[in-house]
Amino acid sequence: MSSPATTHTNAPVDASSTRTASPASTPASPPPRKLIIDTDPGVDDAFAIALALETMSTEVEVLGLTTVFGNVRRDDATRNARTLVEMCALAGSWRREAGARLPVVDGARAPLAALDEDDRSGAGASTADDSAVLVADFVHGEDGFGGVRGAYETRPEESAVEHRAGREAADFIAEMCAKYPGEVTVLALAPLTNIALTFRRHPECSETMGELVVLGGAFEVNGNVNPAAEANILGDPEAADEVFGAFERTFVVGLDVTTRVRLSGAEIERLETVLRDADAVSPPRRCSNLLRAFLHDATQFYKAYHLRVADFDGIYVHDPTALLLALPHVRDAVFTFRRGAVRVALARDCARGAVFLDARRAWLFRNAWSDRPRVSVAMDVDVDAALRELRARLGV
Ligand SMILES: [Ca+2]
Repeated sequence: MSSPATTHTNAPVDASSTRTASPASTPASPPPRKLIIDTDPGVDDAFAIALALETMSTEVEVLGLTTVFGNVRRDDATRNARTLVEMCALAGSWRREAGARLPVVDGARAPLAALDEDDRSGAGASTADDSAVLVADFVHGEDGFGGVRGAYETRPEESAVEHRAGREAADFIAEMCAKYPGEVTVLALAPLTNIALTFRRHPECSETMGELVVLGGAFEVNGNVNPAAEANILGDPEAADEVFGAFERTFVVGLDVTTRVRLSGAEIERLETVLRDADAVSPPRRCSNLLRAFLHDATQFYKAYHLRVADFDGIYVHDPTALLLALPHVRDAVFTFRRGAVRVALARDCARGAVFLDARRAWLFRNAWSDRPRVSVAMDVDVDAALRELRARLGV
């Protein structure tokens, strides 16, 4: 087995670490991590994508975005991903060279179980009917962007997007992992259908993929769809269970951690302030004013949902928190992990989508967790350090 870059995962948070003192990357930073973002944008996905494309050029090189159903239907996820990339290109901060285009690759329209059913009937994954897919329009608005997509959508003469219709997300992920063995981090911000299909169709990815960061699950807290389940896992429990069984270099962050990382209503309002370069807190690079204005506007609907349901003025920043796990120097300084095999409840009962981490491992008898890879689950976070990273990049 090749040994792609792995970092230790059980580093306790050291509050005195110099790495937590500033969000800056050091001059001796390693070359940028190659990143594929698997996404269902989604307001908080939009934050993560904007931060990755606009503020992390020395830390990550985004190879492409792959889309999947989740917060919205797959076609809306693709449209939203394209909208974001065009905006980032317009703001001038993403395109490294004139004419460069970023792949946006279509993924699954429906969960594995529905795709498998279609395969049995010969319809194939790409034609899966998504009319039965439940989307979170009550959280993210009907368009996924709080109703403001139309105001920010552009049709530039020279698109910054290479839309790869007809080729699927799983194949793109495998192709990039083969091209850069051990160097690619896949950041999965949505139901895990595309990732499960990647390991099913391209089992060599368990060798060639560098790392997988998963946003999902609620390990010691309630879910956010119901007491048992978190939305990304419940979106496709079969896929999640396959993925957690497929790949050891997996880092998972769920509601235990992400609900503790919050931007306040006042910080959201500050996104609207036009900042000059002179206002920049440097480093790191700050998000462009165009994206900050978009994020401000898109977040209003999302913020109202939090006030109504979670009873606070502000938002959870789930997806951007997961993005921080893709940066090894931040991950080791900011998060505390527990390692063990993870399984997902698959029965169609009240516990469907619940996740269970075997941190103990010493059982008298074999069980469904035996022989599964031990993944790293974030159980604690230095909230101030995580927010310092995000606030500086967002300019709030
Ligand atoms: Ca998402």
